[in-house]
Amino acid sequence: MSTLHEMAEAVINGNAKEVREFAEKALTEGLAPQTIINDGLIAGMNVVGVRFKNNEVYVPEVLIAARAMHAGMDVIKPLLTDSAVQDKGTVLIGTVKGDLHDIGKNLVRMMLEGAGYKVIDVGVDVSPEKFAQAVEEYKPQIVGLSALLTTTMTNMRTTIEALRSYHVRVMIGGAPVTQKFADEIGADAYAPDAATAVEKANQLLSSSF
Ligand code: B1M
Repeated sequence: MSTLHEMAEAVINGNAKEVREFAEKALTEGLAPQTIINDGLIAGMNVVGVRFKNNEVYVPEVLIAARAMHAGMDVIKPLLTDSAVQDKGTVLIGTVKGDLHDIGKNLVRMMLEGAGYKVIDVGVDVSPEKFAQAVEEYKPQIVGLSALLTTTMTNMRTTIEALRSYHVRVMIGGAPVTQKFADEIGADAYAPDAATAVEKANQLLSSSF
């Protein structure tokens, strides 16, 4: 079994110690951080997601798997950040109101930091008003909204409305979000994954307002 396959298994089993060890091993094997994240950590989490959906595992197991995934990310994160060469701009990121999912948002944050952005993370369950207050305080160029539930993605629309009077671009993402939905609610960009989020942030900054 390959190191990445073993790492995915360790995520599924919620074994944080093993995940950390496999992440270190994968790095010594010369695998790219993004490959380790996608084909090891996220691959394992995706299996957990399917089992969660099928009621084969429950919230505690999912949380233990998520913690194991974070242990792997902790090993990879310094490498993503070390590659930062400049301070490109500020992105304020959070998960919208009613939604507690933050694994994907954290991954997007890490990738943006790695690409040279200063990232202000306002956490989860963030109301439109709180986003607006944070925009006033930190004056970001881009606001990133994450949502994982079909019931909370509608709060992206209300958040965008609350940010209308501010000079910011809004990027959205999360499993149920699509380009079509982004167009409908007037988001400036949509990214299906963390790597694309960096590309979209770069594009937003290089295009005129
Ligand atoms: Co939740 N959950 N969950 N959950 N959970 C899902 C999302 C679900 C699809 C599971 C399922 O039924 N198959 C389902 C949603 C169904 C729906 O709405 N269509 C679901 C549900 C129903 C729930 C609860 C309601 C369950 C319950 O209590 N009955 C509850 C809701 C709590 C709440 O938020 N109010 C709940 C709770 C939880 C846990 C707390 C147990 C845990 C969250 C832990 C945490 O985040 N700290 C959890 C988890 C882990 C999941 C699954 C299994 C995994 C999500 C994840 O982290 N994926 C998920 C099933 C699944 O997705 N397979 C599920 C890995 C992550 C890297 O991917 O977040 O998609 P993702 O992020 C990607 C992209 O989407 C994108 O980039 C990331 C990296 O590539 N991206 C962006 C994300 N944000 C972005 C922002 C951007 C750009 C790109 O720009 C700003």
